Amino acid sequence: MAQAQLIPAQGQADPRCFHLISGHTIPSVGLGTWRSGSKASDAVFTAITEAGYRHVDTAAEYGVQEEVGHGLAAAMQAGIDRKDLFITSKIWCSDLSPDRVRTALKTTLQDLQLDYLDLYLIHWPIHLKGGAHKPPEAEEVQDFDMEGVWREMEQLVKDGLVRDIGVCNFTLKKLDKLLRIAQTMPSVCQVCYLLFFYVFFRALQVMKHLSYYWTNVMFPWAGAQMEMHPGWRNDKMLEACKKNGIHVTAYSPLGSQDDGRDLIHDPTVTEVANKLNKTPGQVLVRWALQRGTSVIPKSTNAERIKENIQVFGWEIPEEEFRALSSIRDQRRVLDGEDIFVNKTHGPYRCAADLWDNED
Ligand code: NDP
Ligand code: 1BO
Ligand code: 1BO
Repeated sequence: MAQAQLIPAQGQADPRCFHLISGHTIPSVGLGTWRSGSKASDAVFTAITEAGYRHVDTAAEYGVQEEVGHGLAAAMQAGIDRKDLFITSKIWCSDLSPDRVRTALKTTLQDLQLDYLDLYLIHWPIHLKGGAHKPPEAEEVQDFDMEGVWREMEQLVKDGLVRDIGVCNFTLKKLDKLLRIAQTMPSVCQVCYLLFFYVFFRALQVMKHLSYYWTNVMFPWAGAQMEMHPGWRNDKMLEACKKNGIHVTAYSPLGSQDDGRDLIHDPTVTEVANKLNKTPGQVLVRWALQRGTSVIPKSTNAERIKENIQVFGWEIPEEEFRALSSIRDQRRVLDGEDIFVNKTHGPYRCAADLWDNED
């Protein structure tokens, strides 16, 4: 998919955020916090107060939410308004049953020292028993009641605890199922419907309490997060989300760490970086923005945190964008095998099972 222009938030010249279908905005670049450990607090504080980030991505499963909460609290004490921040978290697989959704969110809010989240995501569409092994024993993978869980998440939006909801690591098949389940997602004549509500919503903005109703109750379903970088473009999912007005956030944009893929030293990436006089990290973040996705590079290093958000006011030209979008060796870094596959007892016996054999 070649799309070399950054799509700014509608009606704004500032490309630092994208509009969500709910009417809210999401800052284009956020700080990732997976595997940030005890450094998460300083990283969040530095990102917000020194580097200008307004978007932080975390999850219950990362085990860093208390540290992230300290960083956020310190940034707010330093004068940053909560309303200017966009905080995402995710519900883990062991809480993926309707009766556990609200409690999971409450724990997350408490750890983060917040009274609402901007975005709450289903982390993986797999329901695990609490304390499940990695990979799980056969009986530790349970039925996932997608509809029941989604209803509870919709209710969190209605109750003002979460502004938007969404999913991670969905396949086309699961996305299709969710779109049929979601009560609030426009499904018939989507373009006309959206146009009508866009005009209507603008008119309603003068009446604040009604506007609150429309933004928070009519369109709470807005975001999807998935692995995306030049080594795994994930074009089909990006296209499907765009068609349905679902904003996409690209995770592991630098190829992740530990058992990840070293995109920072990829020859195409370094060549483009040298040509543009930018760093490989900046090229990878900018590439994600130019595809119309927000992007959440992780770093706990102050210099790299600052470097990764210096991606505005310049662009990757068409030719270089195409070169980055043509890397042939396409494969996921995070295929979920270590976390979810039980080769002998299933129900997921290989990574392809997890991804509905779609790749
Ligand atoms: P990234 O692709 O962001 O890469 C992080 C690695 O790159 C770290 O080793 C980091 O080291 C290094 N790094 C950061 N900046 C630079 C730079 N400018 N130059 C060179 N190296 C750099 O990996 P993640 O997998 O962490 O993905 C980002 C975030 O996305 C996660 O932290 C998490 O918040 C989210 N995510 C969501 C998932 C989901 O299922 N929804 C799955 C995976 C990730 P250092 O810290 O030392 O700078
Ligand atoms: C196990 C969590 C994967 C990164 O989001
Ligand atoms: C863990 C992978 C799930 C894909 O739908």
